[in-house]
Amino acid sequence: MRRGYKITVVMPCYNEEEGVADCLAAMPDFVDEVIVVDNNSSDATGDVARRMGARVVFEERPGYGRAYKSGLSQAAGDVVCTLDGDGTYPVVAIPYLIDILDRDDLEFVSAWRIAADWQESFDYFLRWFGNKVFNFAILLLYFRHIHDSQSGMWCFRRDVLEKVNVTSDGMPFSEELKLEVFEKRREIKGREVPIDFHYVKRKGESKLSLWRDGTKNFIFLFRRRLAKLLGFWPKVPPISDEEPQGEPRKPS
Ligand SMILES: Nc1nc2c(ncn2[C@@H]2O[C@H](COP(=O)(O)OP(=O)(O)OP(=O)(O)O)[C@@H](O)[C@H]2O)c(=O)[nH]1
Ligand SMILES: [Mg+2]
Repeated sequence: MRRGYKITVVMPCYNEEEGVADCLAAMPDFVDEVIVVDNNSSDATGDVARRMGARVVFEERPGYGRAYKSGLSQAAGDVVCTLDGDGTYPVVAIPYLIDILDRDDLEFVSAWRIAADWQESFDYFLRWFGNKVFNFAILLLYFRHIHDSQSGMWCFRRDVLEKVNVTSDGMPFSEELKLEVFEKRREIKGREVPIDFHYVKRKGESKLSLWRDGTKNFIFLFRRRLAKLLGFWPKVPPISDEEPQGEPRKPS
């Protein structure tokens, strides 16, 4: 519990046996429930998470958004926090985000990662640059200034899951969720909150294919804009109604 709220942390994981162990080891004591979504991993992600006290939700259908939908729908907390299971997001920022949510009576906050020091890493540069390009595309297409559209660290009241129409099961889930929240500003009080970010190379292999996922993200943003203008963007069931699918493989 923190500030009277029951807290759930959700992490989508596809082959993150190393990263998820680091995240779980750093988890603050006030967190009531940690849900690790094992997205049909072929490594020991599920076992490691279970051994370290997390609740493991298995989801066989692939996709970042798919994993999130299945995990978030199972959350029991009043407030839900999220992060990748790869050790790149600062677990120490969780209490800060919850406190801001409570202090300012917000319903949704998205961590806006600000690096205090420039990292001499080509990987870091590509991610930083890609983020800027998407932020700019969102500004042009949606007239919205999102500083960190690709951030995967959010903290929100659980009932937000019933108010947003998030269609993507893939990587665009992250930007679509933010767009949904910020577009519904009369219904959902949301904001980006700056956090101190120190880039660390992720544990395990990246699941991001910069060009393939980048192109898909662009197409998604254009398609959504156009379909919304023409009035045929689909309405999907709320995330809270999603059900995980599949059975974990038995060890051979
Ligand atoms: N891309 C992808 N990620 C998944 C999937 N299922 C679960 N995930 C998890 O979603 C999180 C995001 O994937 P990452 O590979 O970290 O993507 P990213 O953060 O954009 O890229 P990095 O900077 O390399 O970490 C990780 O914790 C993955 O394990 C999936 O099907 N596809
Ligand atoms: Mg990551």
